[in-house]
Amino acid sequence: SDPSEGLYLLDYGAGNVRSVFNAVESLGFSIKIISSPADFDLAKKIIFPGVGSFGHAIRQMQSKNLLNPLLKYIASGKPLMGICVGMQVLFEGSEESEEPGLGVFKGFVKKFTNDTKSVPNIGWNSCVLSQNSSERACSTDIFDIKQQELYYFVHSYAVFYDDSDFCKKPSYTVTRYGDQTFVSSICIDNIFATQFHPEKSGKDGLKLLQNFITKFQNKGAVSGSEYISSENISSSHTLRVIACMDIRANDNGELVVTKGDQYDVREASDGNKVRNLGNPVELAKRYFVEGADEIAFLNITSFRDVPLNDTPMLKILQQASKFVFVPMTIGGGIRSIKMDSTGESWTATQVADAYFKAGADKISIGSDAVYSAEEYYRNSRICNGNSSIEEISKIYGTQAVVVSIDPKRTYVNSLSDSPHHTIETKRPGPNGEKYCWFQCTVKGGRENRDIDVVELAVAVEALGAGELLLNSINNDGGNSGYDLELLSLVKKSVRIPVIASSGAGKPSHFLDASVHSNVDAVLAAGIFHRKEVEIQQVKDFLAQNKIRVRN
Ligand code: 1PR
Repeated sequence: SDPSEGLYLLDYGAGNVRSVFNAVESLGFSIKIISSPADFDLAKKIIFPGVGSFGHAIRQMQSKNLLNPLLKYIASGKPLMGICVGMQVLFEGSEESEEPGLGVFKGFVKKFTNDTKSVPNIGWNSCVLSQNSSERACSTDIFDIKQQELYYFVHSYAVFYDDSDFCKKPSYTVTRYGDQTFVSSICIDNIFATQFHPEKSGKDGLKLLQNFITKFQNKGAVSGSEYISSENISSSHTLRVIACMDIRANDNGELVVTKGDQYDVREASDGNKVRNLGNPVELAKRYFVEGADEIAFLNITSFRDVPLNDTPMLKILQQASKFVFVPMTIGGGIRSIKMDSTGESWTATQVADAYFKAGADKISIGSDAVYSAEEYYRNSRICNGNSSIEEISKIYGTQAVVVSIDPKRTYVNSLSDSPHHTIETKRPGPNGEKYCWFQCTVKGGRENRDIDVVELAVAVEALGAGELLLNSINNDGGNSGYDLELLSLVKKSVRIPVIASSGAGKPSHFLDASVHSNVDAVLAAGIFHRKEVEIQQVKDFLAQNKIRVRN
């Protein structure tokens, strides 16, 4: 019989359910959506994806009357697969919100500490079996999770392994991130649940979805198991290698991948045409196959228009998400918008929502983040809840909100010549200036603002950004390496992860960013588009130099 008969996806209205849908379809199965209580009666297997915040997930389920039917379904013993927040809400509650969880498992979800590591935890890591094989429930065997496999995590909260016996009890695998160990999956009775995202974990993740659909049955728990000590678990957290595509309409109106030098994307000759480096969907496919850990799409001219009217960009995402099973970040034009001409308006959340529904896992905010940071300082550093960062992170969680920064070096002769965070630089200015600060810009570097990169980073972290994509207008497209002074300055100012961007020209540049500036991820565009350096070459070089990467 068809193993996907009666397979349902619980869509309570937040986050990227499309990824799970596409991942299941890529395996050759079909899956239907549960959007009303009556659908539960037809379900034989349910996948319960979760992206977003704990409280928002619970409130959405309540408002759609899905909570009690879900509890009834779980009690019936039919299989359920929970993903990320879809695992967390099975516990009693979370530090993230006041709403109680479903209480299927005992234990609380708590926030990672960030004194020695970046939080959110974003990246690939291994899952270690928490019991000896003789004591594991037989149903766990079908998932066959191996320690060399890596899965994609993106979360600020977790159920910690060494908290109490209650928390240890439901763990199938555990994962070490920095100085903390948490439950990374559960397999007990009729529930298989993962803190990581199988639908975004490449072939290893697809294997788990396949096994859930074709093999998983309620086999009952095994009690009295012996768990391994959390001290024996080591981290396999890797440095992420990200391929980035700057996308805009060419002179014929088609969306193409382009690439600038210092943000200028037009050819110096050849009629000043927009440089065309290929079709975004084809390139995204290529990067997935070549081992990119994430793919970023930046719609670089959407400040001129409303991205929701930019349906080709949404279509690109929808198409790419059919082939790409690693995380996708989308940026460009995310802000609240009011059209003077038509009187139509959209909130930033509605814009982000359209991107998430089209297949984005994270959204990236550029210009609007600068305006929000300026407002934050005008407001005496009070978060008033009005910024796009706050609005979106409240619903989708901080881990879904990236801020993309476009700074420019501004040179001065002495530290006292500028009120901004100024450094002594090894790369003097055009008139021999020995000091510089990094000025933030908006509208793709076209307009300078009186705010520096440290002020911006600190403000957006306070407002709820979960990650920084740190570009450099000076180094963009230069192939001579990242601006390490800039990276180190920002990395030291925040606790959220920092992605190094702009200027990578050879594999050693990626190593420099990791070793000298301690960044959490490395991104490149031009050298990957032009095939001057392959993603695998970068990873091999990093691995030879003792930096953990995903292969
Ligand atoms: O302001 O919210 O609408 O977002 C616009 C987004 O578009 C921002 O993330 C901004 O960085 C980006 N953007 C705007 N104009 C340009 C441009 O190039 N003219 N691209 C642009 C930014 C920088 C990186 C690039 C790296 C690596 N490009 O994305 O990929 O520098 O390049 P390299 O490895 O070839 O050196 P909003």
